Amino acid sequence: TKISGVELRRIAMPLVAPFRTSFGVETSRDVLLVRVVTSDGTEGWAECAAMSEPRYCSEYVDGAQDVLRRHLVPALPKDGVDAAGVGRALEPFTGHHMAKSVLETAVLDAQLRLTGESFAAHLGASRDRVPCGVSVGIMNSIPELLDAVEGYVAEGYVRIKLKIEPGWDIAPVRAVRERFGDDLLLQVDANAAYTLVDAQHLAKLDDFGLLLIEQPLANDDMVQHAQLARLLRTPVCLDESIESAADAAAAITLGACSIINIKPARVGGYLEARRIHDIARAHGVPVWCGGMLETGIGRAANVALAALPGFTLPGDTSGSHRYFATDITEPFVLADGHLDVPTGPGLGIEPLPEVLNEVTTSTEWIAL
Ligand code: OSB
Ligand code: MG
Repeated sequence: TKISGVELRRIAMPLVAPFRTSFGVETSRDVLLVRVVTSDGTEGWAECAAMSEPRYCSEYVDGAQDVLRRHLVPALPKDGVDAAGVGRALEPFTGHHMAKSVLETAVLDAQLRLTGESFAAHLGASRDRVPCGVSVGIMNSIPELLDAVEGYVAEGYVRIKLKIEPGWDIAPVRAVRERFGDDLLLQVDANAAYTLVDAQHLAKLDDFGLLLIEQPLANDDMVQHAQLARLLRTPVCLDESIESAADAAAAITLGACSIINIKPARVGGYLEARRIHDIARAHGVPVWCGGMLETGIGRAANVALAALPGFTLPGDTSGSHRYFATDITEPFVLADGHLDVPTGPGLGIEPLPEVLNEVTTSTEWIAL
């Protein structure tokens, strides 16, 4: 695939409701979209997961655009490249996984549109629809939380994830369990808000039959996560700590987690995400697909990945309307708690030009 140029496009996507986590509140998503154009006019799209501020991880959207413009796009081979070749070309640059991921994914989309293969088929999907969970932000009160969860359960979500932080943990979990019963698939995500000193406190969550506790400790606390995992009955799942297949292998060996949240952007792309899936599966470690409040472009690729056989837990792959009143693609709509895996070439979906133009705040073209 010969790339003639790359467009970096920023869009502003207001969220239907503020989304509060232990690291901050999001009211609108400032998204960087990448469009690669090949010499024969084929396009490939992808969405950068980086958020406005470096709170979830060290990347942020202006920084991602800068490193793409200055370093990553200029490093693409001029004589043609496929997605695996993008990975090799970007390997000399450290870090910047979200920036690398968006470029590799856009090239993969263009490549697959040329060969007519879908993302799901290319990655090795074994299902044509995936069960969906929903991530529920920290609320101002328990009644407000119960109303939100009730709405999601009524929409058919098969699993609820509650965001937690010190001061919003045991009580909301107890309230949701009491109201919705023991059969509700329930898990929590702390986004690194605790330390090992909190182990006895977090052990109180053991009474509530949670599927898992996600990223209780700091991003680089792999050893402490292994210690914590021995003190809890609730399975520990890692998100922020896993930035590569090597991290996944280390975490499994160390006993730092027994479940992994795979976000392709965090680990540098869908090819690395599949490697983590393969390693985890070989060790009997369940994985599930995380999310970064993506538009339909990012969602399409995540849903394809979530259809791989090792994704045995429902993902944070919610329907478009959980995030945005109007998505930039045809919306993903839940049916019986599932989303259909796109079947068309590449992502199998593209931005709707009118909507895209309306939400675009800037565009930048980089010729190769
Ligand atoms: O930790 O999983 C997380 C959103 C933004 C950043 C980090 C996380 C999340 C979510 C929501 O939990 C996932 C989604 O619905 O896209
Ligand atoms: Mg998380």
